Amino acid sequence: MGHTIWEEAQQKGVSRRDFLQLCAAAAAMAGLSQSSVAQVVSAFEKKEKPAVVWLHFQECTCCSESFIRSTHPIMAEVLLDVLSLNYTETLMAPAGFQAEKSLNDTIQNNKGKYIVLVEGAVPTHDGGVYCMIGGKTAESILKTVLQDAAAVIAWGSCASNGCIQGAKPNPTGATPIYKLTDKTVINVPGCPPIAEVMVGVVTHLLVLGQIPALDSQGRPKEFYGRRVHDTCYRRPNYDAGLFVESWDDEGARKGYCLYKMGCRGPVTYNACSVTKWNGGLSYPIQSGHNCIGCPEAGYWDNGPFYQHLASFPGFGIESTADTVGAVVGVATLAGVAAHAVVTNVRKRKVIAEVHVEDQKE
Ligand code: FSX
Ligand code: SF4
Ligand code: F3S
Repeated sequence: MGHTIWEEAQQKGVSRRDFLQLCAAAAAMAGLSQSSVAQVVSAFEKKEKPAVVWLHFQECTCCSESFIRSTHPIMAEVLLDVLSLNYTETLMAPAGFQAEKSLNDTIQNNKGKYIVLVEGAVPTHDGGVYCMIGGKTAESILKTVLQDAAAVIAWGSCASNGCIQGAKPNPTGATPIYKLTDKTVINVPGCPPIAEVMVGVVTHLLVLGQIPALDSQGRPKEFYGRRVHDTCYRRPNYDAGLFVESWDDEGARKGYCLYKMGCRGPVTYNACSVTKWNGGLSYPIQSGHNCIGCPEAGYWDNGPFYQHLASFPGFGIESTADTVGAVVGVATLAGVAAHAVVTNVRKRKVIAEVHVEDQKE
């Protein structure tokens, strides 16, 4: 019988006050309302640390890099204290046979209870020879590990939808995880995904002990329920027909909308314009770069990143954006800026409410 999360915390000298703060932070990260903190406390008092296996296949390891760079103070606790990270090639101390033993022991000793996190796609062409670890193909390792798993999370676009590994002509037969198992896979796409979103999804699993509400592509609705475009701070410029026409033009300097430069924000579901990156500092569009749609399936094959496409796949109601400038009245920059603030505050509120509603379901 292992220790509960609270018992482990006590053994590490964590005070009750710090523990409660950790629970409050965990609730926030899981997208739960503050009234759910008691639920988190109760869960952490009763639950044992879940065993975790983190697999790496065809990928660049940026998902791990993103995860460990979460600036949130709870990160260290989630990674090192709350999760029992038994096997992960990039972060664990053992190597070679010791590492394999660690993986086998975790599976044998935690049947039906361990969580599997998968980073990267799995090559299926030519007997799977394009990704082998310890003489075994990625596919055979995946199937063995998933057999007795309690939950499966696919980190990043590679594991969720193939990403660059699966881009045409996909010579290795790179395949996303959900296509190789009957189990429900929680897809957390993005190249890489946002650290706070990754922590939030894991925390949701830990706290509620259940898979979060998913959309039709297996993505947690609480983080992938809105398009980047919906809460983009440049959205008022889009609405006003103020577009960047070429890099470093006057519009670019003024922060106009990047739609005509190829921005995929209108067809991309991610939390970038709400959560942002690097502890809420910025996100690609705020840094002057268009969204390239990194969480969306097939984004490498959906046309050049820096070219405006008249109709994106799935692009609907706003396909008249090219002409919107002609019909929208004149808005002063100050007016646009004020609108941006109000719009984003309002939209953040809407998203917060939606999250709470989702939790009630
Ligand atoms: Fe893929 Fe992870 Fe792109 Fe990299 O490792 S989602 S290549 S940024 O990050 O799998
Ligand atoms: Fe939408 Fe992109 Fe323009 Fe932002 S920059 S408003 S996401 S089209
Ligand atoms: Fe990716 Fe677009 Fe965000 S490219 S990082 S979803 S702004």
